[in-house]
Amino acid sequence: MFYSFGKKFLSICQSGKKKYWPFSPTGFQILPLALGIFLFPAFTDAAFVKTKRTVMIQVFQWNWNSIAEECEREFGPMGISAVQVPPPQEHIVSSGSPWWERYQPVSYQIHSRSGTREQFRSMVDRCKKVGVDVYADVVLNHMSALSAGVGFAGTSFQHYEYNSLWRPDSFHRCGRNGNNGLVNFYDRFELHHCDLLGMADLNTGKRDVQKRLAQYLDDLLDLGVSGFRIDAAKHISPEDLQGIFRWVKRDHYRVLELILSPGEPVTSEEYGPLGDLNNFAYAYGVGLAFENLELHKLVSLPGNTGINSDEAVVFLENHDLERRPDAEPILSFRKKSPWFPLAMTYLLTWPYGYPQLYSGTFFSDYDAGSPLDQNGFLQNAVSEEGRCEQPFTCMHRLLWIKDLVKFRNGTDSVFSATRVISGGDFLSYGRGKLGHVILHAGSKDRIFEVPTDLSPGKYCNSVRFEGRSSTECGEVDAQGLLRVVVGARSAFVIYAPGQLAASSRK
Ligand code: LM2
Ligand code: CA
Repeated sequence: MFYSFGKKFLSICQSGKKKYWPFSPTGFQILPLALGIFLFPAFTDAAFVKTKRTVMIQVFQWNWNSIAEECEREFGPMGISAVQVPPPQEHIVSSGSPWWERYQPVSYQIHSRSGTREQFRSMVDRCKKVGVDVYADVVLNHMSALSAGVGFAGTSFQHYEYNSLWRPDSFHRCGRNGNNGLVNFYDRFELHHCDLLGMADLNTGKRDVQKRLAQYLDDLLDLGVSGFRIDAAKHISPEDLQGIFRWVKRDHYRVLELILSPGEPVTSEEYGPLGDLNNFAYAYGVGLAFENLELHKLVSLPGNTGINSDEAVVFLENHDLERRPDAEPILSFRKKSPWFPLAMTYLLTWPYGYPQLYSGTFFSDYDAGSPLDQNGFLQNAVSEEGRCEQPFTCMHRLLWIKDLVKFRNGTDSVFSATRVISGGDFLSYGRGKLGHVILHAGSKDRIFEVPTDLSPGKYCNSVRFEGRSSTECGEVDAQGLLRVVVGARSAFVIYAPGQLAASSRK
């Protein structure tokens, strides 16, 4: 089949995230920087580019030791920019130890199912040494929903009183619905002041509350953390969030968890100035585009979400989305969505936003936490030999995920989609001279002839998808036309610098 080309041209000129790190994904190092000596590999070609790190990962239900090990073994070498870790503060203890205990804070001691303060500190150090920043998930909106209890680190508390930390007047108590509970999400006052799921809502408008929350953030920064994911940001007014952040002593990265449904009384515009935004509309939009075979919609989807590329954190799923009802169009790894590899290819190759991978656990029960040791800490996710333990997915260990991260990092300098053509079941786009991608959602192998900006020559798939041969190759002719057979529900990805490096190494 032949596709007419060149009709649509799209250029999205927003630079990618995130940080520069003098460490090449191909594994050779610059050592020692202090002496200013650069050790070049035997081949001194285009492979030696300072590669930015532009992809982060949310790791869910892992303990600090395992995250540290995974930074060294996988995240660092594969070029990950940062790891978003579970809420590190003391939390409630609930029967059956559900995962969501972590979202009900009891104090800001760094002591949780993931480990002790010292284990946390050591994890941050070890991750940073291999180029991986740590973003902590922080719960600032509320404390627990329990009327009284003792937290994981031994702190006793009552619903609206947390010893020396919070007094009854530290909470909002919105005075609605009989029990201060949040019922009407379309009422701005309730949204910000009432108890979400019954959890005691902090009076984030008060200066002393703001200062104490900022002190918690400062403590994490002192432990070496580089950024925060702000849990339930929608339930704190933008003014109050600003009021908290103004006391924080150091610069840091921030992404706000802002799940907006149509008609809600808060907007991404008012929260945008406070940090990057988790783009939930994107996750749903990608799911719908694949499930409805409307891949052409992927071209306009990012713009339609109303969040600019340089403010958006994009993902296919997170710990909340993977638990949504099956009827929702979330492309989840755990649920073995047939569209997962193609959607992931789009996420990591289309120039929009700061992509976030997700690595959690397999489960069948909504509440189920991961296995605990005899002291109540999460068991290791990786064995001493580095094996991924049950029930952890270790999604990030798939070779093709690593290939795609390498593509994302290596194409950051051309952060625009070039030579875009699309139909319901395919999308073809380039990253200038650096690469080209064909997503093919059709159910039969198909011959594609698509325009590219690549130099003439033979190019092979840079991504080793499972069940596909790694030798699929295509030809680019003198006019830049790429001719290649792409399998059913598969993708063909050319990362041109990688192919140059490979050929000159022979
Ligand atoms: C979030 N973002 O804004 C988190 O991403 C999400 O995972 C959190 O909910 C939520 N906000 C509050 O921080 C999770 C979980 C809930 C769980 C809460 C509190 O999704 O299921 O609620 O944490 O632990 C649980 C029960 C719920 C109960 C509530 C209070 O599932 O049935 O509601 O505790 O007892 C009465
Ligand atoms: Ca609130």
